[in-house]
Formats: sequence, C-alpha cells, structure tokens
Amino acid sequence: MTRVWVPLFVAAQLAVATAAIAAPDTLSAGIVGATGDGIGEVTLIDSPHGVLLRVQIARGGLPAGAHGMHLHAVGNCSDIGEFKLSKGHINVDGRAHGLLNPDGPDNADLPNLIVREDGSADVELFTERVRMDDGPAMLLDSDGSALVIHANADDHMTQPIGGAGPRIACAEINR
Ligand SMILES: [Cu+2]
Repeated sequence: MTRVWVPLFVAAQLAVATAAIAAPDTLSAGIVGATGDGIGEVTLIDSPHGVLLRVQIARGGLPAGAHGMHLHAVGNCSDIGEFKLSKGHINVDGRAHGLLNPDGPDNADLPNLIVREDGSADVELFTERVRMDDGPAMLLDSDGSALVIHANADDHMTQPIGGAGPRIACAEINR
C-alpha cells in the first residue's frame, strides 16, 4: 500500500505547485463611461515585476483617437461623468508625470489608449511601477484604486497629467 500512496502524494503536491504558478492573482473590473453606461472591462494580472493590464472597450464606447489613461489613487467612480472621487495619480515615488519626462514617470503613468474609428479598443499593456497587493504602490490598498481614461491624448511630458483633459471613463479596482 505504501508504495502506491507515496507516489500519489508526490503527484498531488506537484499539481498544487503547478496550479500556484499557473494562476496568478487576476481581477476584472467594469469600465463606466461619461454617462454611467458600462463601456468595457479592464483585467489586471499581478506578477512579481508589475501588473499586466488588458483594456477592452466595446464598439461605440469611446470617441476615436488617443486618450490619456492612468491609475488613480482611489477606487471610487461613483461621481459619474466627473470621476474626481478617484483622486489624483498614484505617486508614492514622488516623480514627475510623463513616460517621456526625464524626471518621470509617476507610478500611475500608462501609454495612451488608442480607440478605433468604431469606438472600440482592445489592448494589453504592462507596468512595472505598481503591484496588485504588495509594496507602497499597491492597487488593492485600503481605498483601492481606479483606471481613469481622459478625453484627450497624454503628451507624456506636461504637468500634471500631460494635457489629457477631463475624465471620461473610470473603472474601480477594489478587493
Ligand atoms: Cu489620469
């Protein structure tokens, strides 16, 4: 009996270890537009080096063109159309805004979201400047955080948000 059960036990342990590696922390959150309608979804996957984001916007969800997109400090999108309750950028490192800024980037900075002519978008991107659940720039802290999409393009240089203008979409990233 023992010679049968030991290999089975080892196999079970290996299965658990494999599952732990293959299933990182993943979180999906709905994106609401300027009038409060659901326009898409963001999926975040944690890694030891940062967070992988996939941003999907349904057809007709946003105006075509480039939109600044950042990780804001509070997971609250309830003030529809304003989205000011999401507060400012996550910026625990105290750096200037801008992926192209010599004094940047801040923890919140992301590339622009380029929306197609039909108003849809689907992009995967990675940031090393935050973590889901670890360290000072953690998205899932006590008040969460938000993915905020702005009306205009982020020039990745100008303070404080690259000229990205008003906030037109928001997703709450909470536990
Ligand atoms: Cu922003």
